Amino acid sequence: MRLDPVRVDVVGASGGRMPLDGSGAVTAGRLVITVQPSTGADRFTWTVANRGDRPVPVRAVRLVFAVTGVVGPLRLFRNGYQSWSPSAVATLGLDRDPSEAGGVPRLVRSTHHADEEPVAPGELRSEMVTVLADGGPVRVLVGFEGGHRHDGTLRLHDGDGEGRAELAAEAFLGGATLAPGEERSLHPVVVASGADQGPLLEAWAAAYGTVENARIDGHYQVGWCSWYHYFGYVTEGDLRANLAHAADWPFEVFQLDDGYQPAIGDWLGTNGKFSSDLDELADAIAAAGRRPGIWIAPFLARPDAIVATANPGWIARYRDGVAPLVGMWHPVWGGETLTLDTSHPEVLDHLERVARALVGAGFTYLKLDFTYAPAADGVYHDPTMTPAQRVRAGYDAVRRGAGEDAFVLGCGAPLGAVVGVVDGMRIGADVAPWWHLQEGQHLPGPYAGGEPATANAFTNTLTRSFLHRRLWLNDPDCLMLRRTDTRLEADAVRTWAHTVGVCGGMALVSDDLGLLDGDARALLDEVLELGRASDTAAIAGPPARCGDLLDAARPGRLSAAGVELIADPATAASQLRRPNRR
Ligand code: 9PG
Repeated sequence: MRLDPVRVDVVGASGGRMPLDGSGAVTAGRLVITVQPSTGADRFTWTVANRGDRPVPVRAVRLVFAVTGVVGPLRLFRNGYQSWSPSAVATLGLDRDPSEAGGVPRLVRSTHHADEEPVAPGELRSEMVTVLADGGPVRVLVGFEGGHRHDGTLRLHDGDGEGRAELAAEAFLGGATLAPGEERSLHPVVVASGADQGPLLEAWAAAYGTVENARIDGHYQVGWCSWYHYFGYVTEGDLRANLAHAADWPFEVFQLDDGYQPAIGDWLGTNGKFSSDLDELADAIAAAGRRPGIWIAPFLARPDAIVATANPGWIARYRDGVAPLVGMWHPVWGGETLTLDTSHPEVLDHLERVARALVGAGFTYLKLDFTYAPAADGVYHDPTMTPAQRVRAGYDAVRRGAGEDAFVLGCGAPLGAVVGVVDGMRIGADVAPWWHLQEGQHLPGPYAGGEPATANAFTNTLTRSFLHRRLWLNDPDCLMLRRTDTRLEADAVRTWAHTVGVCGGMALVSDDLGLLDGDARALLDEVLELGRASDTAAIAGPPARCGDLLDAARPGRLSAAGVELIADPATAASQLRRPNRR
């Protein structure tokens, strides 16, 4: 299998398909795209310029490669867009992009893809990076080197239906306008091949992290989180009871999740389930010797939140420029929840102030959730910003307010845009006190892999293990160790715990600690031993590696530091092999 650059496609008003010739520059209307291959043609730097005298909106620019010499079915590693988006292998001609299914609401598509428009029929896509595999011995990685300027999407399709495929590396600008005379650098596209996808992906992630100044020096994180036992019903009594129970548990961080706030968007107060204010809650956590952590969904606001009613101009609009842009529909929050316009300087000042106030209250660990919202198509204050830049601007504002020493955890986050701002990143769907999805809770079928279910978190923990300590600390999502108030069987509890350990990522427990016995504590100790060994190995050398990443739609093998977890994702049965100890 080999890849050769053949064309540049421009998507948008001045769209077109332009063959690449020796000059390296192509013209589409008023746009000029310049492509410079390195010697060896394994890295392409490129720019897009507006040579006209009026602003030009650009949806996307693609560098298209012919894929030739393919033996048998062509598979690709399909990396999802944001934290919860499913990530695993797919086969061209067999699998479908979920956006092709009819009846999927736009909100679901904008939540899980850089580009919310459905793909061309039969096309498969991956975000930031992909690896192609066929029946031959060579794997080919194509990826973007950086992501703060624009999203990078890899699109694979059957070029002519005659066994000749095409792979397009797409710089997604989302309709951002280029001023007359403006030239923008696009993130370089890299191509690499080898026999094994593991080292290819790890090297790609390391290079991306270097370019984006990834924050990868933080220490191994152990903590407690309120969400997966108490959900939105958490009370001050629950928090204080767990602090009391935690005396003998090795938690550094104690993180309060969704459920304390008066309204989504109003983050500096508490609701009727809490008699203390945020300063007092942080003090109570700190007095127990823990680092106070708190959840916010910084880019969302309920229509009745003070932030929205007092500042109607801060809400992004749909493409009609009138209706407020919905970023999430959540029954527990009261239904439709709106998106703040993170291209607006006043919104960025507000985000900075909120983060500064939370850290000032004592919450030096911030979980930023539902942060994909301002990437959706819409009308924003600054039309020159790409979706990735809007997300990044919001994160940068939070970081400015929180300071360098705060731990910032991304969640529901477009992965590519925020490397260098976040310390940790959720890399999969929510766990839940069940393994498989339950009947009736499904998002539209093809998107079910992003829904809360421990099996879904398990898959992404394996398939995105190579990002750990390259882009951030991976957060596989919480451990649940309890044996009551759960539908997880003992096998599933242990399999998930071992997965969290072997992956080497963050280890947060989310149980009512009053329910946990000595067995649960022993399991946590085992997880932390596995986790510290895996994380230490990832600092010195390779992170945990998924052995069957390109072989199974639901892989089950993860190894690190001389231990291999072999799990059956269908049944949640698993075993740990330690060959070196035999
Ligand atoms: C709090 C939770 C927890 C959790 C986050 C996030 O698609 N959905 O409807 C959906 C809802 C909630 C959700 C993820 C997806 O969970 O990942 O850890 O903080 O918010 O509301």
